[in-house]
Amino acid sequence: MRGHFITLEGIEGAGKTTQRDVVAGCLREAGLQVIVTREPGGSDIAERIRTLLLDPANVGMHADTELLLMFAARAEHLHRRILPALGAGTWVVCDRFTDATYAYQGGGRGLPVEHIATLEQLVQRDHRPDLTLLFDLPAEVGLARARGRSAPDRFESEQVQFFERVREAYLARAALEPARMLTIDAGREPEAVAADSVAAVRAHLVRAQAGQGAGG
Ligand code: Z5A
Repeated sequence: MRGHFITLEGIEGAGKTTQRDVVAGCLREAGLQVIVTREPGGSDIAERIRTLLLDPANVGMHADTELLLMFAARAEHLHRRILPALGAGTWVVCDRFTDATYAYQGGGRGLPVEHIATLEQLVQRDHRPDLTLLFDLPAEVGLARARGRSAPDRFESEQVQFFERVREAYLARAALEPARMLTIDAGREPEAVAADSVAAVRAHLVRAQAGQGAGG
């Protein structure tokens, strides 16, 4: 059986990294092979592109350059790591994917959605996540959690208004694709958020097994 592709999304400090281990643990408990990865990055060349993208010294990077680098990294990650894993029956849990591009480069930077959709089609063809968990919380709460950990990278240096636009774009995408993209209230205690993550993954597993039984 082909593996499934699960992505985790949300603004800065939403708790994706924390929930990633919860999701991967739940899948492993079900006896599945799992890899955990992230974007931008996840493969050798993509991680080098990530360094360029996050470096605060690149503060003057044009928004189009940023968009193209996101998809350049994604092409590497998808073809070198994600697709081979899925083809081998391994489930992939990824911290951010293309919904982040719609949210950050589309909502945050104001780039046209059609440009993003064109690159998505070019790089991914028909490949899309099977399940996406959107960890939603107010921008100022996420920023308060995230800041103070280390020196801010190029994205973390943005103002709260930028992250509010990113949040709105994420919520708009979730409203468009409710079957794939499930919104979880990430403003609560980690245990309450984890309980919702586990419930969402278990429900997906039931659907996946039913689909397999039906010849899917
Ligand atoms: N980006 C983009 O623009 N376009 C794209 O297409 C893609 C990405 C793919 C990657 O940065 C940047 O790239 C990202 C968007 C951009 N920048 N931003 N902003 P990253 O991977 O380094 O950063 P991140 O994805 O935002 O991760 P993060 O800051 O580490 O946030 P997180 O993973 O969602 O949160 P966390 O590390 O799990 O938790 C943050 C802190 O909060 C930590 O101290 C936790 O212990 C604490 N925490 C977690 N959950 C809770 C709860 N429930 N209550 C209280 N405290 C909590």
